[in-house]
Amino acid sequence: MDCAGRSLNLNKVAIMGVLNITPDSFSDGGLFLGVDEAVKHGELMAANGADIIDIGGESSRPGADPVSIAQELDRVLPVIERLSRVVDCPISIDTCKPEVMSAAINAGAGFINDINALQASGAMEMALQLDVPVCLMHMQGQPETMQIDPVYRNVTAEVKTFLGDRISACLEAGLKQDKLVIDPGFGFGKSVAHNLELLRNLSLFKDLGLPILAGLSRKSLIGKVLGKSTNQRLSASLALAVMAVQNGAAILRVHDVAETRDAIRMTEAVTMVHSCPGE
Ligand code: 8Y4
Repeated sequence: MDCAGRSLNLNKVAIMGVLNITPDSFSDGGLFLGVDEAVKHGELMAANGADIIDIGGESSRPGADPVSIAQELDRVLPVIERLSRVVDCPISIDTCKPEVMSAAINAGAGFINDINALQASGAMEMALQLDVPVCLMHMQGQPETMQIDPVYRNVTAEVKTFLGDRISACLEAGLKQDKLVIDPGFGFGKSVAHNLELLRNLSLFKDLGLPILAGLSRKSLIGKVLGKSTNQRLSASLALAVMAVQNGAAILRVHDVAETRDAIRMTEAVTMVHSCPGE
């Protein structure tokens, strides 16, 4: 998959490293108030084998405050500009805002991660113009309130229908099929039972014919099942990553790149979805 001149190889499972730059972030195990620290963390993830680095300036955790365009740009642009010069892997911009998409791609990003699936006004048109791959994610409700009482009749069927409809809308707008990725959006307007059911049924999303991205790393479903805080969720995150790959995930969005890479290389060695060494 071409990401503005940098390639994302989807013949093997790809690791997307999470680089949050929100000052209120707790999900990355530290605060990234400084550009230096963020760039350093991005370089470390690249050295640890990240295939793509996801940079976000708007916390999408439940109850998070909305961020203005200027604020989001202030946070992400300096990091994208510097990191894209020192790493080879593509950089993904985690945003729903067309203005941020545009500025980020111009600064050196090559992939759009939109948790709102290009539904914001002008987002679809911007993605078409920028001509980079896009991840379309499912979310029920809005980040501020989505976890209050999520309800589905059939979570797998409803998420699949939503993603199918978004794929159709993208193709109708002129986006190319080979530039689209889908994501059920674990934790975005879903109960623990919904998340577990979606992971169990993830292989059904293969029918949609696009690479599947799964973001399960350190998420609160682990906290709810095991009663562990975010910095104690590595083992469980690895278990969920392996299950996601076994059920068809092509890209894993994770905080712990080196550890996830080992777990997935081992999974690939067993299932032989990888190419044979020397071939
Ligand atoms: C602890 C750790 C608690 C992480 C909460 C969280 C996804 C995503 C996020 C995802 C795609 C998060 C931006 C939420 N999750 N993008 N973004 N898929 N495509 N929460 O699952 O990591 S942020």
